[in-house]
Amino acid sequence: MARTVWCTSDPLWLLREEGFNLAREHELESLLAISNGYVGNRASLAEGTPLSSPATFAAGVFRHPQTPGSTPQLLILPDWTGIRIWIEGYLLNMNEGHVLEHQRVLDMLHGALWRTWRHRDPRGRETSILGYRLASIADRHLLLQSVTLKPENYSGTVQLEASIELPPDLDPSLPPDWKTRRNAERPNVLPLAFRMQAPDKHVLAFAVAGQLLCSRFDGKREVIIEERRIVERFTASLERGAECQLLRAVSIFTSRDTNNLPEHAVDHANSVFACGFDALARAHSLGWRERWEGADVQVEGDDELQSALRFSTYHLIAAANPEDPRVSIGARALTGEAYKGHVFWDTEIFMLPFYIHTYPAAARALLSYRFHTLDAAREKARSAGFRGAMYPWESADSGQETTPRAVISPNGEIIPVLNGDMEIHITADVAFAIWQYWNATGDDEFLRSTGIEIMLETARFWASRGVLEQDSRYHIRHVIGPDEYHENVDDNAYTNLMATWNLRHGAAAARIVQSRWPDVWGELSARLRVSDEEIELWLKFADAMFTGFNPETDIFEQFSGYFGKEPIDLKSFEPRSAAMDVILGHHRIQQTNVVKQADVVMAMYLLWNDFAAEIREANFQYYEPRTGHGSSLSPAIHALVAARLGNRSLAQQYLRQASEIDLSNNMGNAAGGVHAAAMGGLWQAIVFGFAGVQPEDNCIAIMPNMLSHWRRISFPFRWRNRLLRVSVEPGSIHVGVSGDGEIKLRLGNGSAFVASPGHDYRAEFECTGSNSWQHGDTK
Ligand code: IFM
Repeated sequence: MARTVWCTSDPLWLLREEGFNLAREHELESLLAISNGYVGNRASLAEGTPLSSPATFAAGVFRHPQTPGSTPQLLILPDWTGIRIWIEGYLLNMNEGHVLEHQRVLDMLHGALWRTWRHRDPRGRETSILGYRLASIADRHLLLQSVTLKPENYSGTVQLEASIELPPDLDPSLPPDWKTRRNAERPNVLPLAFRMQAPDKHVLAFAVAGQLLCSRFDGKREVIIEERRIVERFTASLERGAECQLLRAVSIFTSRDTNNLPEHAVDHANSVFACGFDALARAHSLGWRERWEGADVQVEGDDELQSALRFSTYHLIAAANPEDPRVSIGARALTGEAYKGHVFWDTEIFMLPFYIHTYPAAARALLSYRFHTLDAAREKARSAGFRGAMYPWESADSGQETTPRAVISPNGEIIPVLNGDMEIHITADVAFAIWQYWNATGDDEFLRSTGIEIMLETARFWASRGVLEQDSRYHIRHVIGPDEYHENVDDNAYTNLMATWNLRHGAAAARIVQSRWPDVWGELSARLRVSDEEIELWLKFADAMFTGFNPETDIFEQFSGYFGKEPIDLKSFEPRSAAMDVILGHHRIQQTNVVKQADVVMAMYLLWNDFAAEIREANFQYYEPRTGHGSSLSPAIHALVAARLGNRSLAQQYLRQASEIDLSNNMGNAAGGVHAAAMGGLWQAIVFGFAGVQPEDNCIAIMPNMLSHWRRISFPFRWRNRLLRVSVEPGSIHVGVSGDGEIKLRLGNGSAFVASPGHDYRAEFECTGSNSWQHGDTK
């Protein structure tokens, strides 16, 4: 029997896991997960292992436990992936007999997970199995699975049991309503459907169409309905060397999609199966190839980095759904339970640039989530005694604050979590992302209908959150910056700089809408009661903002009192296998100057052109040795800034660290899902750091900082309806432009020029090694 779909053989598109090590199972379940932004599935083995924790999640489907102190968490949906194989009554499993060959391969080019397994059972029968799984990007409600089985050295009776099983935490007192409905046109296909009431009024419907293909199928098919499982059992007599194949199409819908469950799911399963498994798999593969066409970053001369970049890009593509404007991406996307699926600044600041410049429709959908949750942000501001909108530090489906009130640390301490009240920089981060999207896409409709309201309400929040004090400076007290090791601090530099940005850009957005779309402004300013005087006040507070900048040293004090903290020599703790807060403890670390993650350095990066080169350099040099990288978000930003500053050895070191976060599990917690923000950070480090792309107001500047062993970096980059094909080699930059109309480019140390679609531009550049980013300074 022919293999229906093919896996690429190019190793740079494959993540391959050879053999079997039970201890790594949870981590691999995350790394090899499949997803299409609507539904995500961890890569548990189909027959299960003692440590498997199969999980399928649907974006936006959260349960809200009622136990005190608990917060919403992504609901684990029924497991649709279980397939058990019985050879003459013996259940094939990895624990008994002899594993002759075992390999799992994530085909990142086609977004599919393969498994090859050759097994000799205790009676000496050898069976080879090929498994295949995907979450369709062409039809997001569709999951496909197949298993091809071949008896290598025997003939006999084989049973395949394919199940859908309720996860342990779904309440059995709400039994699912199982149904089967024969498909008259395809008697070999039996759609099974069930509908179930899940917690929080969610209703889920699954429909499965299964089909067994083999040369001598003796027609035995049973459906077994148990309390927590529905099983389809196929029995076949197989000749030695003859293959049989089980194909399954699974449709999934939730009450977030439609009321008409499960009919919708059954009709969907029936109609997709009528297309044929191969055609469905091909449509999915094609969808992935198209996405890669617009997103693949190639680094010639560094295969390890190339693989890591593909791995990150794979998970970023898999995480987004441009069709749903009411969901965003959680810190671990749909690949694991860590952080319960909650959304942080990770999306806007770390992942969003990837979507803005490779798939703007996905970026727009993600930002729309913040619009749909704007009322909750207004309510959070109001109940805390402020005006405007205060976005939650962590959020789930409704946009309310979902940060837990306490956690247990790795060394057993119960630690109150203040971030929900104090890590307020997220409000400016959301506004910053809105502006980046608008500036990069020119999507005026988005600005008018969605973005402007967020820009105004966030600026308004900052104008009420701080206080113009007796020193005539505007202070923002009692906050937590990105450096979460220091809680309840005053005037965190990142927070205050981003708040300044938000106040100024809230005003700028207001002026743009006022002058370009007076009708829109008329309605909006009346509804929100925004006056010219209020906007003037925003600018006044921005001008008066206290930032902790010392003009003598060029250094920003990370927060008031930071310079007086106990100095810690981080080098003396190397090599270390735990984060510094675990080593020193939660209370002690607050007394020290150890910074958790890029904080002032983060501000230098995001607001690059607001600082003179010597300020960027001084702050990086000061904070880099004091930063413990206790967050996966930190290394990529350090790689990016080090690259722009021309510090190649540090840039390389941090790039490696960033690229290994999940692949080497160097934070030790990949079991909880992949680190989606670090993945977005890695993309930014290459594109904005090493390739040196910098989107400015009306121009794309490119000033590369290549590592010496790289021959070329190339990637597609979307900018205002144009597609730039950027290619950087040592000493030269090449940009091909296509799309609508002219744009401005500035390549290397040259001046800005107008570039026309259909043309290619080339420039030589001389990289001086240090401070190569000299242009664009405004101070
Ligand atoms: O958003 C991050 C934060 O910056 C550091 N702790 C983990 C969060 C989720 O990734």
